[in-house]
Amino acid sequence: MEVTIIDIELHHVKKPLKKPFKTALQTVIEREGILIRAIDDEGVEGYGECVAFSTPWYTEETIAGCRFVLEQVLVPLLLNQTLKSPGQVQELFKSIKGNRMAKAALETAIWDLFAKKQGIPLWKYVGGINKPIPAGVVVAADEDKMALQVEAAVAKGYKRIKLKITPASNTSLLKGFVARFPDILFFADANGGFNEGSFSKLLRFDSIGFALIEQPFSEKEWQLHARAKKEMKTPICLDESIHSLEDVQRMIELEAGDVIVLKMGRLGGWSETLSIVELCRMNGVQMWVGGMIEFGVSKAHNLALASLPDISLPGDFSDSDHFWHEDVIEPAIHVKSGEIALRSENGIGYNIKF
Ligand code: OSB
Ligand code: MG
Repeated sequence: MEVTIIDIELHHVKKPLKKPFKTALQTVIEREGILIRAIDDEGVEGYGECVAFSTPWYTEETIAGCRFVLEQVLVPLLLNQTLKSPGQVQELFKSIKGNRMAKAALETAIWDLFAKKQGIPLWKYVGGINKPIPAGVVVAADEDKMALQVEAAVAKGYKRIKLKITPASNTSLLKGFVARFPDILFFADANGGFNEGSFSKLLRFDSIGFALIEQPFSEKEWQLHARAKKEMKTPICLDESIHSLEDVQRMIELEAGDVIVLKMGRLGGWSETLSIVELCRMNGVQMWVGGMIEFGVSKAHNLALASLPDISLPGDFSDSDHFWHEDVIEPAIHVKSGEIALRSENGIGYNIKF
């Protein structure tokens, strides 16, 4: 199969969140993004989404910077190229340093296009299986609002709830949730909020009953993560630390974590992500698919990723109406009994509303 890319469009989107999303690093109230439409010489379309934020509070890239890199550097490299496989995009972008979120936006669009060209769903194209994808919601709010939001998530049928934590968290409040809802899998996410000085405070979270603790220390703190893995029984999960295959290799070598979060935006797209999935499979590292408050195009790619047989834990998959009054895809993503059904349509399986 050959695909010649003849047009690439960038569409800016900006939407308010239904409620503020509060983390150790930032409170998010509004989200912007860039939706990509790539078109080939036969009129087949592929969609991607740039998931950088407006400012560099979570990753180094920004929407404005990504727009520049896309328009001035990456789109010209890809336009009018004839590709035999979507894996060639990573090769084509190799000479450009970093900028993985900008690269991922385009690269994922090309994977969607190839799946559509072949006439199959993206989840099938990447080797996934047609299974209900377990959903997972994030409670990122002040402690006085946590109970209401946990109760609402349970009422909606979520079976996995992620709670944001800081060294100042009220651990008995958290323990109360885990005790009250024994059938729910609780994750904790620290977004790197702990350091050497607060290491002992982290140990207080070990007896709460979390299925894992995500990113206790900042991204380069491999030794502190290794120490936490050694001293704690709760599995340690790395999110912000994982930008590439080399980072996963380092985590394994240094025994700095048990589990990783896959974020295709931060990893540069499907090719890098699929090599990481293989490395984790060979080394018994558990994985799940993370989110960054994305719109539906990115979530659709993420659902295809979560269909891979080696992805065992529920990811950050909430209903479209959890964050948005109106998502950018049609139909919206819908969580039913704590699960999301994969689409049988070709490619990402959703229509885009620009
Ligand atoms: O650390 O996982 C994170 C949102 C924005 C930035 C970082 C993170 C998050 C989330 C996931 O917690 C939110 C989602 O469901 O998309
Ligand atoms: Mg995280």
